[in-house]
Parts: sequence; structure tokens; C-alpha cells
Amino acid sequence: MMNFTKHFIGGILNVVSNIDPAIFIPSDPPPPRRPLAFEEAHENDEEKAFRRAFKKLAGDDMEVNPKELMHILNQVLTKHGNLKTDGFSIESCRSMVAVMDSDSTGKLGFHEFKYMWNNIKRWQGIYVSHDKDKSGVICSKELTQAFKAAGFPLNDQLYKMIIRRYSDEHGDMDFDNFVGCLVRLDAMCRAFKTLDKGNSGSINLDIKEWLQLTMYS
Ligand SMILES: [Ca+2]
Ligand SMILES: [Ca+2]
Ligand SMILES: [Ca+2]
Repeated sequence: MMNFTKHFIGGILNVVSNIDPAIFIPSDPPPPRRPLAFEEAHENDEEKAFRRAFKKLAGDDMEVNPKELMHILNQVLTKHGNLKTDGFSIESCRSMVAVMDSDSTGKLGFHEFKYMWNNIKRWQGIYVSHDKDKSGVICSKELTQAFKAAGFPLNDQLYKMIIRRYSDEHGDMDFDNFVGCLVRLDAMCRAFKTLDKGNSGSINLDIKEWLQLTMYS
């Protein structure tokens, strides 16, 4: 665990018609699963170290559940005094696991976890560099540029909605809320792109599909 922290800290569903989904740049999806032995044989030193750290984190089942995720994220936060936060809650970790759980195991396997972890590291850099006044939080003025840098240029209406949902009463977004919001936004954009087979910019869902998407998130 210590070694890990030291080395690795490091529905948008057509609700707003003037947004072109092509402008969103969610990160690439996790690669398909390959046999473990094959993967381990082809890993570089950094990947090997990450896998060792993951094994310690995940325990015997080799998957990270929401409680384990909350533990590691809050552990990491203790090393970063410049990030204001009231800590990752179990509810927010349950949500992150749900939207990242592409194989429906209820937990994060190695690739699901690694994918999210790399994103969080990237978003942490964006958070720090866009906290212009060094207040430790992303205020509503800083938010637009920060989300653009993360690959999500939204319109004012969506930014206002995001602030309403994820920021406090002063319009400030702290670090755990920032990460929780981006994990969800990234996952929802990927879900949209997967469903929008012809890249038409809109999708059709029946009630069952809609609920599957929104209730496990
Ligand atoms: Ca918070
Ligand atoms: Ca999973
Ligand atoms: Ca700030």
C-alpha cells in the first residue's frame, strides 16, 4: 500500500440539443481482456509494479470493491494537502465503481481500475493547474476551462447543472466532487458513443435500456 501511494499518486442523452457529441473526448475504453499469463509476460516495469500494487489493494478476489476504492482514494488524499476535500464518500465510490464496471462484476478488475486510475491522475493535474487562485477548490469561474482541458467542452446550461449537482452553495467544487463528476461524465459519454452506432448524434432507448443505464450509475 505505501509503495503504491508513493509511486502512483500521482446521461448526456440528447437532453441539450445544441451539443454535438463528437466534441467530447472521453478516454479510450479499457482494452479487451487477454489471458493473464500473456499480459504479465508483456508488461514493462511500470505495469508490473502497478499490477503488484493492485494485487495488494484488491485482496484475494483480485477486484476492487467500493469500500476498497474509498480506502485507497482517501489514503492518497492524505498526501496531497493542496487538494481541498471532505473525503470520498462510500456513495460516491459506489457510483464510480458502477459506471466503470463494464463486465458487471460489481467491482473493478485490473483493467477497469487502471483505466480509472490513469484518468484520476490526469484530472488531478488539471485540477491543480486550473485552481488559478490556489484556493484548493475549483470555483465556477475556473470550472469551464478545467472541464475543457479534461476533454469536455459543455455549454453554459450543462455547466450550471453540473455546478448545481457537484459544487457547494458558493459554487466551489472540491477534489472528490471533481473526480466523481468527471468519472461519471467520461463514462456517460463513452456509453453514448457506444450506443450511437452510426455517429448520428442521437440515440433511441426503450425504458428498460434507459433504466439499465441510469440506475446502475
Ligand atoms: Ca466533497
Ligand atoms: Ca468489473
Ligand atoms: Ca480555485
